[in-house]
Amino acid sequence: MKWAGLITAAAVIAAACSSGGDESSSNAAVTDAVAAATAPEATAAPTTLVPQTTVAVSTTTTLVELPTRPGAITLHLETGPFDIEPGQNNIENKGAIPQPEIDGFIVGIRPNLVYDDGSIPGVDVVHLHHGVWLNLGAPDATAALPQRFFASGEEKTAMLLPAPYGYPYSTTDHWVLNYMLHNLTPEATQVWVTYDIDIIPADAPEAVGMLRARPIWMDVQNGKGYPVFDAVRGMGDGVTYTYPDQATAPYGNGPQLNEWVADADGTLIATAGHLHPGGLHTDLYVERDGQKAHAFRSEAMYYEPAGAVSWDVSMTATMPDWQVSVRQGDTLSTTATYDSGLASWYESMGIMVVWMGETGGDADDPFTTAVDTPGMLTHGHLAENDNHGGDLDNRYLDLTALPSAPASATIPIQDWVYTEGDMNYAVSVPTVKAGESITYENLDANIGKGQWHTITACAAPCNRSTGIAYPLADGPVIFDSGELGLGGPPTADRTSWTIPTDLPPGTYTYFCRIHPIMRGAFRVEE
Ligand SMILES: [Cu+2]
Repeated sequence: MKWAGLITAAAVIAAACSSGGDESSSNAAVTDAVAAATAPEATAAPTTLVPQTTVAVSTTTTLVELPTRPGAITLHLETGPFDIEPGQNNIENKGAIPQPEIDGFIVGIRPNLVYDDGSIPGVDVVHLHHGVWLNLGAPDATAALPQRFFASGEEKTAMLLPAPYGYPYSTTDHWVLNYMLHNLTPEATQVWVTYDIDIIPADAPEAVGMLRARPIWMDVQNGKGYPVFDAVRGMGDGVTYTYPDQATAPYGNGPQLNEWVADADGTLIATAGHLHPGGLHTDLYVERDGQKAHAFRSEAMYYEPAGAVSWDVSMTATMPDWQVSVRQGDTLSTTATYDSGLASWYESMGIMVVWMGETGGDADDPFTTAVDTPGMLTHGHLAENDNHGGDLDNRYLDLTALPSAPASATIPIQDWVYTEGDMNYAVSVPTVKAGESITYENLDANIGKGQWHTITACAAPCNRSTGIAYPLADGPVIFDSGELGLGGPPTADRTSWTIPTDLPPGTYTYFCRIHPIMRGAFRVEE
């Protein structure tokens, strides 16, 4: 997408959030389709409570459109094939992934996920929920792990280091990919993870005089194998929720996981945030002698017509001239802010990989210069995010209109069906008296790599078409079962869940946040 187009799209989407659409957007057809389909029902088209117009874009291009650094060559690397099982959402590692076969300085990385034929899966079908590239040849700066040097999620954030910096790479390094490939459907498939690497060879004339940079992994849940937190609707001030600042005892008596004390003098040269849907921004701070300076805000720019609710998003990264001096003993910290007015966002992340270079260059002191200047978008709208959902869909019943039937004490979930009250099949709604309970038991939990379902409240009737922006965890009464499965994160390490016994009378629609084609309802009566 050319910059003029991007500006237009950005302006249009900003406008769409308040006025409902425009003809000139690159995804105007989708916008219009969603608007047309959802217009009759106010409840069907979520609109964020937080204006998505705050991204101050200060450049004429996106990060991925910047010219490659002089002297750099681009290597197209890929690892796979990954056999994707029905519904999988597990975490695995893959060693001995392809690496550059020359020594040099890595100055850019761009990730993607493709099918065997090179086409890109819809993000609502199968996606890289996260990928973390680790270098076993070096220790991580901020956790007792191998060095984490690159990460990407559904938002496909790219990395680019500004001159004169580069990440030294040796062919003796050994890379591992830690990944979570999420299949939202019951169809098995096969995919590849690709990563384009820009590298300035060690023997290139441009390598002379380059400065070394290393990754500083900042994370609001740093060091955890599955570094997540829940941003539940109503948390924070009820509009936004900043973790960990507004959390109650986020780390108990343990260390502040979102902080790192600089082990050397250096220059921060690049960063971008990683968030999940509902995320608004991540922030980076530098603290010295009791003074705290705001170093950068990575903002989520949603192309999603419904606002801050989907993976149709691009983060801002620092501009190439962003250089911030830090001293040994300074404390770096990061926070993540989510929209907490619209819906709940379970298993959310807040990560900033901060690149820290050797001293030198033209760095600003964050305590005397306002270094938190606007960033640039990492990329434009991606076509694989175009299935937004939220259209009329007659495959789903309006369960609020079906009669009650006594609920079994335990309702099995089997073959992706809630065996009582499933939105595809039900003729009645399983019903209990107020104060009584229903237990859901996931019988699919141990199939293959795990088919881990959830029961997550969504606003009734919750029966529109599935897409990246629908359904949402936006039920008027909040509940979520966690991922019903065994074997550690991301599961809840149990296969059953019992509904709260304090629910007021009503029909409660829910969906599976892992496989959002799965929907159902139960009812509570006086
Ligand atoms: Cu499921």
